[in-house]
Amino acid sequence: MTCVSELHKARQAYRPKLPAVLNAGPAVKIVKGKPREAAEDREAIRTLFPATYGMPQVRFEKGDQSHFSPIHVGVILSGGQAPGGHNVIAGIFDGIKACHPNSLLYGFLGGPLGLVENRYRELDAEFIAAYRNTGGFDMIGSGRTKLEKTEQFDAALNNCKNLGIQALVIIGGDDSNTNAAVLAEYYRQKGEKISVIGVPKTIDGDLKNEMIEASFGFDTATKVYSELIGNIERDANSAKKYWHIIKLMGRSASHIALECALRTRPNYTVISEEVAAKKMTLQDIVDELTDIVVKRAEKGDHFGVALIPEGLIEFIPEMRNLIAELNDLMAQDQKDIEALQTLAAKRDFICGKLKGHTADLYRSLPSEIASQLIMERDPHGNVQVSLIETEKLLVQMVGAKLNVLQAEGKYRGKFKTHTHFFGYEGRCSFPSNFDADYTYTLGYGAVVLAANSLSGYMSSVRGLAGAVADWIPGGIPMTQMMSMERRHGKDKPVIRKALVDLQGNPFRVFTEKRSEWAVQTCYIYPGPIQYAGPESLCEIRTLTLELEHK
Ligand code: FBP
Repeated sequence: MTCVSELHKARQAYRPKLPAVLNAGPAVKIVKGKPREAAEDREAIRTLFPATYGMPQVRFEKGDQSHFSPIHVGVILSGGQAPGGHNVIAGIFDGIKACHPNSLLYGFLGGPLGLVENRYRELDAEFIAAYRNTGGFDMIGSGRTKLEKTEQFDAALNNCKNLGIQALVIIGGDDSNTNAAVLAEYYRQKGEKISVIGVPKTIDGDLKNEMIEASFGFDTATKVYSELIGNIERDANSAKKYWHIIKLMGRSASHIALECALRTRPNYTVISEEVAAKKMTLQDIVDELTDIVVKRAEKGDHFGVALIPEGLIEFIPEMRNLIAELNDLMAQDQKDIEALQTLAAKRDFICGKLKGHTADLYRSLPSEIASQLIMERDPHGNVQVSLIETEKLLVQMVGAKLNVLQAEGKYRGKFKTHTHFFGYEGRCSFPSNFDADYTYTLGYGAVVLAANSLSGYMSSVRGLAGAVADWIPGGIPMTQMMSMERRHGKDKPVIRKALVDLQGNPFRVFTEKRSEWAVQTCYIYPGPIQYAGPESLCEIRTLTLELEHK
């Protein structure tokens, strides 16, 4: 990496802050809490994870352990990019070197597949230096291979043993940490000494619970999207002639859409979880947005901004049933469907196999959406919602309804639109100071867990809304976060996704304000992430974190 920007140089010089308890290094006391049960489906999870079920949560306190032997650690980055991944690795590196200067760190290349296929490189001080405090996962690459076969587990173990690796750190989202939990269980059952530690990554913000307050990357990604949304709002308010319909990443949960709405106050925001709770149809959403367009037009405002969460389609009850049936169907008949040449032939084949009313719904969808819904699932069985153009579907349907209203003399105006999808733009930004510090601490904490021979734990940090010095690092047993879910047509143990809590503070604040934001123009322009300057600008937390934890 020879040519770097000025900001890149400046960020390389940034020293991430650690909580006070880790300031003297990894020599801390491990304080164990009560044994923990699974979030749901306890009997099923206990049966599937006999060796790692019921472990206690742990936290670190200043202690007197002063001697560590050299430790060899392997690390993989797994799943979608999230700002801060490189700093987890930097934290691990500094942590193991603080344990003992002869410790070694190996990065497996290209995600879980690199671990299975033994593609790796040693990560030394010079190599890591170029990536400190930078976004992206390009240091060692990432991938979405699902680790689920014993041949894969054995190959991974063998590769780790050959490198003398005593601990494997898996940096990933809910699916990747499920991989980590399964691996930890397998190795414990076999009596192998290797520790497997997970690190909570995902811009989606849905890997959280009472102990994991936030997944890393959410802070930076939502700040990037909020900056872009603010810029669009200002453009809309300047030109006063376009409606901008913006789809935001986040796969299932609407945390990103909610955080960005709180930050930027657009005219309309869909929260998928509310759509599901109120059993809203697609037409209900179209009606809501149309109503706002009409009301603003009556004031002479033929412009606006609406946010749509990426996973919306799966939360509309009628669509959810359709997708569930399609998932099972594709798990059985994907090859036959792919072999058919035209969408019409595929539709006929599929409709012949779906239940009556879901077949009718599938038949009624615009052809783009019908074909997007049968695209290949990701390796974990998820519909690739980033490829489904709900924003365009909504524009089409709102436009059609406005035409009807116009003909009836109930609407006078122009509905000129632009659609956007903000997703990949936010995943590799330079991490905010918060994410830089948080990820470094998560990596450092993972080393403490591994050096104390703990396995099947996720590195955790609590108190994130407060000052870094007061953060409380520790570990959570991964089985505590698991429940059973239907994937690829089968019930599988997975780390539970946290959806937007409709009783929670962030959603409450949003609902108190949204009708005002709909008709008035109350936009806020957050501007770009600030890395240097006053704390009031550089240490801003997400509103989600503040409203949930302060
Ligand atoms: P992770 O769950 O692996 O963190 O990925 C999140 C995400 O960014 C989603 O928001 C999005 O739907 C998906 O990845 C896109 O996947 P891909 O990078 O494979 O296109």
